[in-house]
Amino acid sequence: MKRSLFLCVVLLLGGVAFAQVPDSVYVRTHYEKQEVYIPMRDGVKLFTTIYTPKDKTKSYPFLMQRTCYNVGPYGANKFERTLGPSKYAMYDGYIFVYQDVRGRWMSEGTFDNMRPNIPGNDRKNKTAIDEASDTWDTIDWLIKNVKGNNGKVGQWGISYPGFYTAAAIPDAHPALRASSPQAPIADFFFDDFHHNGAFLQSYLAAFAVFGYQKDTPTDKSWYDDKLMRFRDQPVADGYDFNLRIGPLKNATAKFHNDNFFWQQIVDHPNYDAFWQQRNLLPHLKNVNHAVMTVGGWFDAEDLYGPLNIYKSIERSSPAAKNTIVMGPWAHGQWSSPDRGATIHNHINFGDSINTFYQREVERKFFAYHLKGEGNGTFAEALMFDTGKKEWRKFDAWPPKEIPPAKLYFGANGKLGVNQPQPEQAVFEYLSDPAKPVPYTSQTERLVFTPRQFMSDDQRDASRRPDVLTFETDPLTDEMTLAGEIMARLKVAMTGTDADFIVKLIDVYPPDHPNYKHNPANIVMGGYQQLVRHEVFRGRFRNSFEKPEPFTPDQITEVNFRLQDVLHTFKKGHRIMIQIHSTWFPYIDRNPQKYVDNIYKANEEDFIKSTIRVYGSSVVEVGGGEKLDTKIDNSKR
Ligand code: PG9
Repeated sequence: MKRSLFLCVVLLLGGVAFAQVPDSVYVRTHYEKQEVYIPMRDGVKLFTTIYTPKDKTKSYPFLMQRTCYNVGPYGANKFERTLGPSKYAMYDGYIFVYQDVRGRWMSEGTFDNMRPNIPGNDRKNKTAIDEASDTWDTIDWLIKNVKGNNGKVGQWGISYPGFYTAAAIPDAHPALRASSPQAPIADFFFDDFHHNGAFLQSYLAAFAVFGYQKDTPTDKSWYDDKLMRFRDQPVADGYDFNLRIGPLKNATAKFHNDNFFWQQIVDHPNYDAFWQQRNLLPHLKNVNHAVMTVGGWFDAEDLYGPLNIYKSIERSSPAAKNTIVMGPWAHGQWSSPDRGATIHNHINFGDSINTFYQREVERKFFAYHLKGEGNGTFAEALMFDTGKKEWRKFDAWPPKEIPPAKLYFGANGKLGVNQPQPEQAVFEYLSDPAKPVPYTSQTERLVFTPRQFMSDDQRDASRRPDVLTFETDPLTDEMTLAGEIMARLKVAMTGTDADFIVKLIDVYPPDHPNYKHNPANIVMGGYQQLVRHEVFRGRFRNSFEKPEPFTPDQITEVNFRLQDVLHTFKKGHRIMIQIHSTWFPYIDRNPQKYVDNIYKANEEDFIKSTIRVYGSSVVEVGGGEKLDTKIDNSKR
């Protein structure tokens, strides 16, 4: 009797201790660390850190992350503060592996942004390497050289590490059984640095991280002095700072004249072979293991990536165990420990959303596929309705069960839902690149990448004469818009080039109460919450590879996709669409006079242009997948 009582007390104390031990202590007390160099097939060695559970009474699967952002802390006696995609995985027990990708930090070799994938059967020799082959070689070495493994490997990564996760899917090693690309980059012409060919000037300060080769393996940031070209300026107002730069050619001279990645961006303004080779989507074929792609509906960096990686695998490998999770998150927000509510900018989407995702979704995904634990039932599409603020499960994405809607632009700013407006209606605005539409309602300092604007208030924009605004009457019943969005604009202009920004907005009723978590000046009555936006550089309307000028005053079609949505507009709210041609400094300014390369445009190329949008334009939402015949979608 005494012994069992003693054991109960020990277990209880152990349990309490377990719960209260800081993660960093847990790592040191439960894992041992080793640092190795793993040789790739071409002889280049990649620096790899391995954390193995101290409990040797069982075998464990690997959970691996490959990254361009360093696997520090470096040094055998310096430990990560926590391990894995969440603390749940760390507690469950895996052999965690972190690797500096080729050409980064402590690894050898040369870095290449979005290194082109070489299809497996095209690999003629050991020098034919890419991220897939580097991952294959790493997995093979791990399985053969790390004691106590169960022969199975999972991988995860957010953002650029999400790309490396997805890039390992083609011709995967047989031990790779579960991949979770999270906010993965699919194609830098549509993710991060560009949207439909328009350059994200809000990324200007980020180039230092990706545009310099290091001389030797190093645990010190070799590009800091270039980062300081931005950071040592007291930039309180990013709009003003960027506008004073003037044409992008000045950014080359002032900040990036020695940056190889910037030079590649400048040298390849169109979707040429340089970018097409770096598009991962066409390589996601014959997928032979479970893939759970994760993204955030308010991810300002990589929203194209997760949605299109999931859809590409659905199309290429219909039998694959391929699922998607999209939550009310900014870039990578799902990975942080819950601090109660999930808040994006001014909107609170609910409590314990991250805990639910990490404990009930992600943890179970890896435990089932790598340890055989659980029943293995996962929703095909676990999607968060950002209007109702609740999760929904779908058997397919885009969903077929939610009726599509067509939004038409009418006189007096009226938006017609499934009510076509008179063909001859014309709406016009004067677009002036010297006074571009600000992309945030706040004065925002110089950012590394844009973030909060994805659900921001659009009232400042809707009150500008260079922004077309159309809204419905207050809804008499709630209306859900779900799936893909296609903007089909009929336009004309006095200039010879233009960008088009289309926004879908949820207009709150005038008596909507303020939220306690916001400052008093954030008024929710009449708030115009951004639900989805997209930018399209009009020169690419017929082809991303071969841009074309517009003929002044000639009515021209400009059709483009916005990224998907799942949003219920509540009763009493209005649906709004805005259209304009500048959005700064999120997007660089289009001179509106056609030049071959906007990165080399001169001050005098920037002209005002009167833009006309015709009543036969429409924004189509939902109704299954939209592949527009007009645009070469193999390049989307
Ligand atoms: N996709 C994100 C990013 C890439 C390049 C520049 C800035 C951001 C990321 O990897 O975080």
